[in-house]
Amino acid sequence: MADTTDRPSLSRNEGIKEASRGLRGGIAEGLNDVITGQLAEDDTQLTKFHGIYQQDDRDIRAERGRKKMEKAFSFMARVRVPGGQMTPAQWLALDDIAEERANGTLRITTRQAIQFHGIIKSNLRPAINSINTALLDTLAACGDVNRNVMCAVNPYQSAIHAAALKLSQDISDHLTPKTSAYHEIWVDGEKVAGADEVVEEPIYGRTYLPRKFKITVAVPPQNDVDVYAHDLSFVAVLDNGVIKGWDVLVGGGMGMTHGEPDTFPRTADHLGFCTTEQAVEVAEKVVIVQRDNGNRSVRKHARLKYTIETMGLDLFRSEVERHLGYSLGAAHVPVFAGRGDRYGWTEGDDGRWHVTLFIESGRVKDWPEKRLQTGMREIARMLEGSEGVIILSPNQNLMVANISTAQKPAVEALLAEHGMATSADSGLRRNAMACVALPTCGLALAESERYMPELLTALEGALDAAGLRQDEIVIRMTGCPNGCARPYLAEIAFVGRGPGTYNLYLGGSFAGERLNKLYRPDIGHDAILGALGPLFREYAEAREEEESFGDFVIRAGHIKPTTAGNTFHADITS
Ligand code: SRM
Ligand code: SF4
Repeated sequence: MADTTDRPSLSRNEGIKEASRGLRGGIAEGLNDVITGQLAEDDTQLTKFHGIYQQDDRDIRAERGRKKMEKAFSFMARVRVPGGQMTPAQWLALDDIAEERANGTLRITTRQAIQFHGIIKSNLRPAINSINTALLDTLAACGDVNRNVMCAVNPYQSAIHAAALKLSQDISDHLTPKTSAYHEIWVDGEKVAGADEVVEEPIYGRTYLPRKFKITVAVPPQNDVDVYAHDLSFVAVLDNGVIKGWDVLVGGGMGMTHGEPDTFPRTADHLGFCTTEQAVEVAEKVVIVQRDNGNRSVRKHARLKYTIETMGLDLFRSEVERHLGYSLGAAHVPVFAGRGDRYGWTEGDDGRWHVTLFIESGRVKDWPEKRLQTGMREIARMLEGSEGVIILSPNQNLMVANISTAQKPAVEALLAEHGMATSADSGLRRNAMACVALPTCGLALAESERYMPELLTALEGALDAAGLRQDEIVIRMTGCPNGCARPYLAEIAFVGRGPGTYNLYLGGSFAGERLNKLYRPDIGHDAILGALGPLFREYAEAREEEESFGDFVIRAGHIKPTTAGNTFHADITS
């Protein structure tokens, strides 16, 4: 018998995956149990692979606890939208689902997907079924698999952007799990009883990946997809305006845990270069090397970034090349200019029009002063059946693209009628992102989406005092250190510590190549303004030409630069 004494034990999730019969578990049976609004605990781990999270309304959790009531359970469903592209008809279908089955709003995520919140158990199967009827799905939107593949936002901008979208969709198709459980449970409900056919996963195997996996495709000089934050990125390399191939970056990631310095955000490394024909295969082999070498004992250390820290980049590369059977080319280092969306109207070379709308924190709903949801519904109805496309941006905004000159005035009229903004009135707000956090996120320590607009208004006052209202500064907030709005790559970031308190990080680079560093721990609203007001004034007075805020705070000695993920927690001066 083999000696297993010094082999680390597998994490609980590995056992759940192994025993799941191809991600089925007891999900189907749990959905039919009307006594409770929740699913069995192990099944809530499996539903993630189906794009579904069990949550409860944290605003009323304590009150229900006092009344000895079950938590107010509901589900979040994440729709996978590779490259963020959908037709107006699909938008309308999702809008209907939000109204009929969820909390009435749509949430654009930081990865170009759509989330529904507040779906009660009895609505879950009908909601997922309707998403599939609209030719979209939630499969692999979460879970230990490749997630929604992100892509540079506008494929109509150039042939290069169109090729980037094609690559992102090809990778997405190739890495989508093959399990038939998803369709059995959510789409062909009647087959569920006794269905046991377990499809062999050719890439993932029986226990899938050690942890989630995230891929982007970028076209410089825009880094809108934040390539350095991802497990794997492909960055277009151009030669005389045509694509020569793709730089391959690996091992980026954001998540960490407060107080555990062996967890840290990390910027991706440059692995090499491949051709367009090789790119899907390269993605597969990177996934396979992570599948076989990722840490399956400690989930906090299971992401690719830690695999690369442990193996070293050279060994990791040689493993990828061994699986490929050829060597990757030499990497070029891309030069990025920024990450923000190109707000407002732009005209393509072909005379078609595209408009990017500002959607604060990605929440599409009707506010008193701006009726975003109704306006988008009207625009989608108007464009339905035409070549118009709706695109979700990696910055939680919306683009309505491929509009003809004849359609443009009608879109403009609908935008005006519904008070929909094509930009925000400060450079800070234009470059802001906030994660969902409370009341739905079970991991939130502090508010984010609900607090960020108020904080931005207060900071705009400080910017006005310094004459900086229109300066572009990247600012991000998350309700906990998991990093869902990619905060550690912002010039200014807030990460929740507890109710009303945040860690303030400074010094990320404008285009997203450099991590920031902790500047002030555990501060609330007034202390945030007290910390940033003087820095804004100093920046206005002492910055060099074209110097970004993130670069300035380092040059002026307020914060040390973070040069690698594993030094993120070092050199903290405050
Ligand atoms: Fe995230 C977990 C929301 C992008 C890192 N994320 C969660 C959960 C599902 C909480 C949970 O596990 O119970 C959040 C649900 C909140 C809610 O109520 O909706 C959540 N993450 C989000 C979204 C919706 C934030 C947003 O405001 O848009 C984003 C959905 C993206 C999508 O469409 O797929 C989202 N999450 C990210 C990103 C950014 C990215 O991928 O570009 C990150 C950092 C990048 C990375 O993965 O390293 C991110 N989320 C995490 C982590 C930490 C992972 C880690 O390696 O440590 C968790 C916690 C976990 O996995 O255990 C998490
Ligand atoms: Fe929730 Fe934390 Fe992600 Fe925000 S960063 S959505 S609080 S897990």
